[in-house]
Amino acid sequence: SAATAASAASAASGLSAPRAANPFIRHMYTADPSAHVWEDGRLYVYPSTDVAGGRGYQKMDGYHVFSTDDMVHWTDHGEILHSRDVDWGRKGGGYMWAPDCAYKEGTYYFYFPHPTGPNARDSWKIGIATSQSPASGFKVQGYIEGLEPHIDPCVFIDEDGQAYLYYGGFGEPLVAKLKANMVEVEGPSMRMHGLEDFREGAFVFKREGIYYMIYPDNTPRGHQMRYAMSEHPMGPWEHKGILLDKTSSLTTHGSVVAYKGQWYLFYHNADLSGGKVTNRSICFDPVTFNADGTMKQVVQSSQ
Ligand code: FUB
Repeated sequence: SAATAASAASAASGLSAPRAANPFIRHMYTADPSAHVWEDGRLYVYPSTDVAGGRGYQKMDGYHVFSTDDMVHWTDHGEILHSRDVDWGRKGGGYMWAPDCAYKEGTYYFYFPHPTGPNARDSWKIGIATSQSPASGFKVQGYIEGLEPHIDPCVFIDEDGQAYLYYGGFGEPLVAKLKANMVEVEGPSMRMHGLEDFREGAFVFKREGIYYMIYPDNTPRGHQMRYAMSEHPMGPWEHKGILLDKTSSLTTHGSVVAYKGQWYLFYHNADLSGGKVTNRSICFDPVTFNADGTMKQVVQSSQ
């Protein structure tokens, strides 16, 4: 039963509280989970969708949102956005890659990478859809002007209200300050320094006044998740090591969030598809910090 699986997963991960077993979404393939706790007290996960049947990353489409209030029971809120809703997108759709969501003053901003042309590498944009609800009603607003053609947005809003857009793949870690309207940037993007072997998929969070970035590296046959720390939101970063060993998937990509007193890493593997690297599934496991703020390597409780 779900309850037995939940208590077995809790024991395996050293948590006393019940939690869902990994992968925790099993009725569809999902990847690149970005987790946030919003004002209604629920934890929401914004992943990308892998298309079943072993088709490639170029077919990825149709974002769903998932939420929980107990880490055991997860609600699928259904599809919030599809490439057919993106009038500036490439012909043929697909290519709806790793997204993120931010909340400011009553509006949810959903950021998603999507190309405008047939050559995805040269034409990536960071699209924006907005809604007054966290998991429905999103309307595409266009894309952020003035960025480099790159993937994998992450938006972090600091305690002073300044929002930062981290993005970049193909080995280039980029950051730009967002204007107060959350849909425009202030000036050109900067390349960040100190991130050893950066590949893609940056996610930034803050804990006790310190900024943390987690990111996938370039290890062949199974990227590892590394992390870095900084006293400043735009770096320079100090590389700290491996947060998550390679999984059963080639790629790795995730987020870190605190919920009800526990920190978690969300990530994906390919356990559910028996190792098909384009049929991935989202997972989570607890994260613990050392006294000096460094992070202990996460133990994968996936089967
Ligand atoms: O899921 C599609 C792409 O693969 C993402 O944008 C990357 O981070 C990698 O996970």
